[in-house]
Amino acid sequence: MLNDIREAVLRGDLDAAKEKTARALADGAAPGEILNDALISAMDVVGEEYESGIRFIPEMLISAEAMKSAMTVLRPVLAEAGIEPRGRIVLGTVEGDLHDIGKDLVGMMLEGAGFEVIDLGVEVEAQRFVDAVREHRPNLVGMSALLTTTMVYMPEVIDALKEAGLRDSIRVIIGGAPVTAEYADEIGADGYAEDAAGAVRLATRLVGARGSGEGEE
Ligand code: B1M
Repeated sequence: MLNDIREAVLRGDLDAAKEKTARALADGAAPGEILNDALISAMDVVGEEYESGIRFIPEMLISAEAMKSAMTVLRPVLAEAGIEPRGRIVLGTVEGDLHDIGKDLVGMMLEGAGFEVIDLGVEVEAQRFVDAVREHRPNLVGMSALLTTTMVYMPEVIDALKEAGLRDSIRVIIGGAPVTAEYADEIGADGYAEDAAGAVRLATRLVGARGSGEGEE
């Protein structure tokens, strides 16, 4: 049963992932078990296969969509069962930047890994990040930038979080084609990830290491 769900996600079969999740719930499978042992486990494989060059971005996206499709059935049941997400992240593409394909992929993979993702969309100004942190109390803030002209807004967000007295309560992770680990260091972010699978590993580590000042991917 769980294996069928896992296979459906790996194949990127949206209908089967949803239908088999609904059937597993109807048959009495525990929602946490479906989440961890079928969905997250499948997305772990997807991440590993992407990193080793077996899968490419479109295949990763379609598996993430299948995971999301299963989550439409599972999410309400998980909420009832009171299962806590692994962590919460406020995510957005920075001011002036419309690119959202990579950011969406990062969000989907994080969701697939059990994070609650509050996606602020694109062209997100510093104040909106601050407001979202106040409202949602996340563990992490994630910023994406694809343009050399917009990555400069990342430190503005960090400064705004500092000014609002919120910086110490969250970890900041950044990514996007022009961004580097050195840039993350330079602007005082807590970590940089090169791709979506790396973002999941980094976020997982930082949530686990909250308060320890641990660093980069
Ligand atoms: Co734009 N664009 N674009 N574009 N675009 C680039 C980025 C560019 C490199 C193309 C080029 O010139 N070769 C160039 C930037 C040059 C630079 O600044 N260095 C560029 C430009 C110049 C522009 C415009 C200025 C063009 C113009 O109008 N003159 C304009 C800017 C608009 C704006 O934002 N204000 C523009 C517009 C557009 C489109 C709207 C047409 C479209 C975006 C559609 C959309 O996103 N909905 C677009 C596209 C598609 C691209 C390219 C072709 C592809 C980007 C993409 O989606 N890649 C891009 C060239 C390229 O990259 N080959 C280009 C696939 C995606 C999965 O990868 O986004 O890198 P990526 O995300 C990765 C990692 O970076 C990482 O993980 C992701 C998954 O592996 N990652 C994170 C990303 N965010 C992360 C966050 C994290 C961690 C990891 O933690 C929070």
